Amino acid sequence: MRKLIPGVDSQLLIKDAAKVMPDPMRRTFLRGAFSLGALTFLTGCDIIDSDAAEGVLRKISEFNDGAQAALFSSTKLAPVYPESAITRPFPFNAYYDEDDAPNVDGAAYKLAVGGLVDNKKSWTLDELYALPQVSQITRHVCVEGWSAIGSWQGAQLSEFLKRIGADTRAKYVWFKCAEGYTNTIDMPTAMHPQTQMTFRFDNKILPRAYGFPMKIRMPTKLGYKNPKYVVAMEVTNTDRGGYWEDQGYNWFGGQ
Ligand SMILES: Nc1nc2c(c(=O)[nH]1)N[C@H]1C(S)=C(S)[C@@H](COP(=O)(O)O)O[C@H]1N2
Ligand SMILES: [Mo]
Repeated sequence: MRKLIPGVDSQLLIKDAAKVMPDPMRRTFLRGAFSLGALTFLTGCDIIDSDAAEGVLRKISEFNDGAQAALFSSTKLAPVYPESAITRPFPFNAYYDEDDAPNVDGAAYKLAVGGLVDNKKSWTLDELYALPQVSQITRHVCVEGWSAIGSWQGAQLSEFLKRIGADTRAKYVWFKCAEGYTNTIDMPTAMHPQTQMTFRFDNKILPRAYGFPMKIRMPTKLGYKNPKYVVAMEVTNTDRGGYWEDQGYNWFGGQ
């Protein structure tokens, strides 16, 4: 049996490897006083370095996707808040600085629709704004360690999927953003009543920072699963991953 490299602190190793996990899973995991010994015992793998430990934690994260999907309820609503609870100013976040955020031309904008849908016509902003509008004040949780309450208005994604004749028995909906960010979500989350195609923040046209002209707001999911600057969506049975998911973040990303 292989042994841990001499001189390597196993607690530090496990802390390091746990970085691939999103919060709150990481916190739960580290609080659980997991030792490399326990991991080795659980998985039957010899964990000799941080690559091995990371591989095992990735497997646990994948297992966790299945568990989260099984536990997800399409009727259970995320908590909502009063207007007085809105975080002002609401934080901007992306994998680049705010000055580098995409500047999408609303007049020329067309949302491309593809995959397992009856009607693949693109949608202009005026057409999208004409959809029945709903509003939510919910909490956005970012795995980088902050959360904020925001106010978002738009159309239910389930209503839009109905209008385009989407095959809602398909497994996933994939989103592509103006700067190349992507996300794949599970169909039950896409159909959740609080999953919103968002056109407004705090009752004003969605500012550039928060995803103009359209973001997908999902209060049941962590921040990185909420794509901003969405320019295309596809209904599919193929998991096409996502910007952070492809780098090891938990795929389901439940909040
Ligand atoms: N297109 C795009 N969408 C994105 C991101 C991004 O970098 N690009 N970052 C994600 C992350 S990690 C977070 S926390 C939220 C931040 O949204 P906000 O700027 O409205 O607070 O956007 C998510 N959606
Ligand atoms: Mo985030």
